[in-house]
Amino acid sequence: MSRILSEKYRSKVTTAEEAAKLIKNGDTLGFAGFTGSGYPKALPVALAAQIKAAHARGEEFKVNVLTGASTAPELDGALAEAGGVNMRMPYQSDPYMRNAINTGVSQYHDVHLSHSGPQVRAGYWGRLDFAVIEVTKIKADGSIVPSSSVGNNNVYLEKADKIILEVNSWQSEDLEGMHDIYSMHVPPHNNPIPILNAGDRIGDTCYHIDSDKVVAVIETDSPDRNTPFKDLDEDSKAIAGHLLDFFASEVKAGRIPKHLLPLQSGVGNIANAVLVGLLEGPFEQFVSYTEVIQDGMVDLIDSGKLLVASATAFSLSPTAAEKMNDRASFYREKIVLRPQEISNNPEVIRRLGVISCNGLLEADIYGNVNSTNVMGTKMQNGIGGSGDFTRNAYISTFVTPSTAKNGDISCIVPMVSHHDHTEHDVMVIITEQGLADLRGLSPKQRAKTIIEKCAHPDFKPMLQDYYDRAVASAKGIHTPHLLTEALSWHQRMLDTGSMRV
Ligand code: 0RQ
Repeated sequence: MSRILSEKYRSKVTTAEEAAKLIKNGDTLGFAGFTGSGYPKALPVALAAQIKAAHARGEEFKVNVLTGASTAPELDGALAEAGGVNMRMPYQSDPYMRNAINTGVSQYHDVHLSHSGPQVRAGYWGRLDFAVIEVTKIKADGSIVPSSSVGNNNVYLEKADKIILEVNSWQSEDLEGMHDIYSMHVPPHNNPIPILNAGDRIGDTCYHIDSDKVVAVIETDSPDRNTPFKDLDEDSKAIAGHLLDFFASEVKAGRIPKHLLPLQSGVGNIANAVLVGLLEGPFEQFVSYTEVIQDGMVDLIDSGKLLVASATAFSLSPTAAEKMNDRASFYREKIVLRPQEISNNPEVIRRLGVISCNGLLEADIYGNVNSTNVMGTKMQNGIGGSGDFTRNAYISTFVTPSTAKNGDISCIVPMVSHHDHTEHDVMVIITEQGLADLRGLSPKQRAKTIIEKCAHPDFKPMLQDYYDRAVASAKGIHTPHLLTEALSWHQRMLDTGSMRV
């Protein structure tokens, strides 16, 4: 049965190919989509084909692609592979898109996720030609049930000149009621966001849009596509163990309650491993105020340990996504999906006292963190929401293996080659080697702690040697460095394929 119950919208049903013809070179498009969930699946593929055909005729054709966060092969992959992306914003993780960014085919603006929607609303991105939004259902009264991500959809629907909707019947109709759509305004017209508990609902379950702006409705039946998580290795288990021991000691010290504080868990395999660790750990009746619902969180809900989770999207493996679809009426009582300007909002994160946990590429001996640029220059994914949460968390933590690329790269370096999170924001760093609690420490105390607790044994003597010589050369200076040597590990990696001497 069709999911388009409003006659006004039924009359606009067309094919992806016809809808794509409306889009022109230079247009700016606000797409739905967040970590492989809720992204349009048909229109971008048809648009990519149209772009390829234009290029074959020798014509210019590129569009500006705004999303919630990363998407999937049918969106980022298809458009980047066609060489059709001029500017991309805010977060991506697709191999083709990453390559387009790192070869100069596409420009990339890597912005905090909580800033991305408000910046579009404020007009920093100029005119938004189209919103291309996947939805679950169009109800008889014209209200629209969101699908498996909200992201920046509310802003794109509000700001775009024209709207293209994809109604995906693969998404469970029981998702209705899971969403909480609450939009902010352009300053100075914002009020305090009235979320006092992670599970509070303050908005509407549906989008309400101007139907006159809708120029096409496309029907699809396609699954969300996320990469399955890697199997847990010993390092991930060790990292999760250190973090849980830390939680226990914080509870014992009376700094956090026994049911913890709302948890945020970042993207990636290690972050998911921490969630698995929580499943086996002693903590119960905790809540989550985070950005994405990963497999580990669904398991925690099933176990009864996680009472409620607030996020903006799912980031589920195919198996967990099927489970979500089968049991959405159960999960909608425990999960709230919000716009990313709310899920990642600094005001709410600070008020609730969130404990953040994110991955990193490298940290330096003083606690600065690089999450985005490999060897300081090559974009990996983007800052995503890690800055929103880290800067505003009650306790900010970072998790990483101590080495990467078969041990050739030390993830603890003398100086980070790119700064995403500064020493002022980073409170705890955890590797499989141990946990460095940096709260209340001076730079020199931090360096000693990070080298001792987090560095891999193969790199520890090198880091200690660097630090000792930096201290000796500087006579009591605040943050000792050997400036001509500080990035020499990265240069050695580029020259020889290893940071080892
Ligand atoms: O490479 O994929 O080729 O194997 O980076 O590393 O160890 O699998 O870790 O999946 O947790 O990702 C920082 C990228 C970590 C992620 C990052 C290589 C490594 C591997 C992935 P391969 P791992 P994870 C809010 C939170 C920013 C956004 C964020 C991230 C690949 O956590 O994108 O936090 N964070 N969002 O081999 C060169 C190094 C390296 C390195 C690891 N020092 N140099 N390569 N790698 N360290 C949620 C959202 O925003 C949606």
